[in-house]
Amino acid sequence: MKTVYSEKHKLHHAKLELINGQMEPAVEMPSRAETVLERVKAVGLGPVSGPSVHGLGPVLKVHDASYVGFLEKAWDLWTAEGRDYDALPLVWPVRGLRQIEPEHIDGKLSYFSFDAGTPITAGTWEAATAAADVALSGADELHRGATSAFALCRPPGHHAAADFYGGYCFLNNAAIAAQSFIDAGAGRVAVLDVDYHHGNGTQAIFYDRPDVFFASIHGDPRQEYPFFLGYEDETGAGAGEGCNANYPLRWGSGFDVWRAALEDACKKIAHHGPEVVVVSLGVDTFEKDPISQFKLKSDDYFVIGETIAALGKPTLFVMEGGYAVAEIGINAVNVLLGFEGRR
Ligand code: FKS
Ligand code: ZN
Repeated sequence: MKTVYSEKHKLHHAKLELINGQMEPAVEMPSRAETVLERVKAVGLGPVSGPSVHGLGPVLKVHDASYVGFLEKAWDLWTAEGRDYDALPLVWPVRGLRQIEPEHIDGKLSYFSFDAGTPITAGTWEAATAAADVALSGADELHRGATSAFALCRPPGHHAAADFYGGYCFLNNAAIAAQSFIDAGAGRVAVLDVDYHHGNGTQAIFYDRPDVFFASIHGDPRQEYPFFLGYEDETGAGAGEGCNANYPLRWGSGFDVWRAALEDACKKIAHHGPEVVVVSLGVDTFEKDPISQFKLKSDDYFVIGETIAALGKPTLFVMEGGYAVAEIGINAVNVLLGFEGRR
């Protein structure tokens, strides 16, 4: 399987993140992607290539122009206030407050975000657009007839919705790739999100659409970030009714219950009959992940890949989360090896 990777992810390097009420060293760091790349090379997964530039056209199919324009300008507006450190929002327009984009950067950061754990840095825009290009270039591999490809994206994407960022995500790489398949003529696409956290952005983007099926296995929103989406009763809306499936699992869940959810999700995906499957591949379900509460072991990731392969569909893997940096490469690549039947 071919891997697409861009060095530009290193331009997004938050120093600190707000976590549990304190500024701490950011867990979403460049070494994550580098460790995965090293493992791809160590096992000889296949060739690694850089992305080709696709421009903002495919990004704007998924994200609002006002939001994309904000992301592009945010760092300049922030530094124009005399600030030379990473940008964070501080106040949100919740119930009863007006949804009007403010003029000042402090207001704009709040208007276009949903958490305070996602710093914008000097190189965020360049890194995020490169990650979208990585996902789109992975999709190109499938257009050229490959049965699978690995888009080693960073920063991740699945929490980013049409018009807001958060959860370390700015542009929704998996959604942008899924939309690109639709625009290339695919009638139906499925996005399977196996990251520990609910893919609220991807769900929101496709929620009322019958052409893109979304399934997510994740920490129960009653207990876990992002808290405000990912319940079982979210099954899609309007023409998209029945095209969304959530599997919220309790803290402490092991591979037995996780695997049963995956089997069910795959059954639903097979029933939808997609031409392509996009996998939001997070490995923060790992037992030693520092911010997560599931109990998967490294060998379980082979089984995930094997189960996805049994769908028999062209599959694009898009990297999302995973913070046990020492094992992130082993676990992510185990999924890909399992998919290829190379356990
Ligand atoms: C822990 C607080 C965690 C933010 C968690 C973000 C997770 C991001 C991710 C992605 F794939 F997007 F990277 N706060 N007490 O792993 O879902
Ligand atoms: Zn995650």
